[in-house]
Amino acid sequence: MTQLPIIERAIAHGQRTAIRSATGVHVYRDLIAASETIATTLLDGKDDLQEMRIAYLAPAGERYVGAQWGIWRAGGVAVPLGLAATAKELEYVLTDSQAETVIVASELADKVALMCDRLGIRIVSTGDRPSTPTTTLPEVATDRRAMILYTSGTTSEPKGVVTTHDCIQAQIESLTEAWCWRQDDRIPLFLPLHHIHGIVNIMSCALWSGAEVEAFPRFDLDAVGRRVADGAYTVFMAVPTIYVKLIEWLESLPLAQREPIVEGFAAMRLMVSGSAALPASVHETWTELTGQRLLERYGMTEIGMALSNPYDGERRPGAVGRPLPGVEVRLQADSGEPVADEGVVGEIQVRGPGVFGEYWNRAEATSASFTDGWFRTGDMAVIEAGYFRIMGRRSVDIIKSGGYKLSALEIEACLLDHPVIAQCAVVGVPDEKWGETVATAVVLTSDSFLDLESLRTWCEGRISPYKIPRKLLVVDELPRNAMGKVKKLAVLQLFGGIEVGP
Ligand code: MLC
Ligand code: AMP
Repeated sequence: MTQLPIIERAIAHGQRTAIRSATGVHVYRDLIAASETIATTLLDGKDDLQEMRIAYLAPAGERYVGAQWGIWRAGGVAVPLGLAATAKELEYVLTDSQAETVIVASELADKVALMCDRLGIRIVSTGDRPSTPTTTLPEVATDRRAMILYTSGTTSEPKGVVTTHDCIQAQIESLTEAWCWRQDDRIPLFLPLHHIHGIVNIMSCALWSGAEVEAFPRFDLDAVGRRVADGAYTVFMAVPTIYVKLIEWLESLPLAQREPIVEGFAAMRLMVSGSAALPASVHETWTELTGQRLLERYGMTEIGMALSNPYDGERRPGAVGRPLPGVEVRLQADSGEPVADEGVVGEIQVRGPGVFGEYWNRAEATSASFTDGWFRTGDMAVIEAGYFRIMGRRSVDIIKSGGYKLSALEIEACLLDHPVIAQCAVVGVPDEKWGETVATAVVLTSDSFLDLESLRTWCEGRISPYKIPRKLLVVDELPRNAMGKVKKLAVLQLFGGIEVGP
């Protein structure tokens, strides 16, 4: 029978090591067996899940892959859940995606058990054995829906980005070709697995190539640094904040401790940065420290990766290079005309087989995000000497912090539930380490008091830790325009974030 290409390839990789994690070393054959068990359990006698949404909550490692591939092999749509998500955020994803089942690693079951019970959602443990004997798994056509990733944006509620198997394969093939992925590659994985960077660029590209992934529960300088010094990796991918953290850390280490780690980095064949702007100074410092030229690339959940500095050739600090294989990129001016000249700013628009098909159950938002078949990213760029350079975003309500995309509107909606907050405005203040930090200006109800610490404590459990404001300003009134709309740029200025003209 015909298998999905990623499964077909994994079967061929057989006894090669696929994943190292806290639970041991797992070969490709183990992943095939685990996914078959999950698929059979999910099917429970049915022929095909017919694109039912199946959410899953598992740490990075073989149980995560077993769940994802098991869902795919049973004909379902995989909806990964964030490990740091609050109960409210998890419930939103489960209800918005209309998940039929949640697959959960046993140690995480408490996070979802009561909720699933209340919502009538079936729970399957990654360790469950099927009650029915192994059935023939369905043949799943590659143009069927495969995954929904939730992304924050210009609306207060996150939207589900739907990709098909073909779409994910196009994203993988573009990157494996451009960055020359090989069977003998080894890569660490410490980024969250509910976002495209960790899922596609790292995990899926590695497993597609027959390479080895070492999964960490989180980014831990000591643990990752030790393995780098062992020469454990050939490829490394991270967000800019991680490179800033690594530089601070390496510079703080005594020479004898620093040297083997630097040598480990220097020996890698490829180090990539993405998900947020890599400051040119960080790029240069990394080269001075390790001799490596970081490869910066640009992408987005809806399109996969679109632009990349070259594998062979000039990797220019502050630039994101040229379109990746199979990806068409154009810049569109505000007038609606394509930008023809270098140095003129326009919106990045993308077309190609890696671009998503739809936002889940949001036909209007889907059609609004395309123009003549091109996806409108909302990111602004120029072309300079042949390379794209990102100039900023169209919307001030999108914040990128530590590589996470956050919606100011979503955070504001949460803060407005606070008993003493009458009005609020959330902005992203430029920050050397985090790219942007979440900041809020608030107007309080009369005779009340609020400080940052108590606000942060109140936010815990309501929004994920990385969304919680790190700066607070109590003001008498928010700057508004004649229509009464909050002027976000003026709010940013209150935090000393930017210079705003007269
Ligand atoms: C945490 N801290 C922050 C912060 N997050 N401070 C300011 N701004 C933030 N955003 C603080 C904490 O409160 C804590 O302080 C200290 O920093 C360490 O926190 P931590 O949570 O332990 O940090 P760490 O685990 O090191 O996390 C940093 C990180 C993480 C960079 C590893 O943010 C991360 O995984 N980011 C990647 C997200 C991602 O994958 N994005 C890709 C999306 S896809 P204290 O005082 O308590 O010590 C995409 C498309 C594409 O973008 O192109 O790829
Ligand atoms: P996400 O929606 O989480 O997939 O984040 C995608 C967004 O990250 C893009 O729209 C950009 O704003 C930003 N981004 C990704 N890579 C880069 C980069 N190299 N430089 C600047 N911004 C980037």
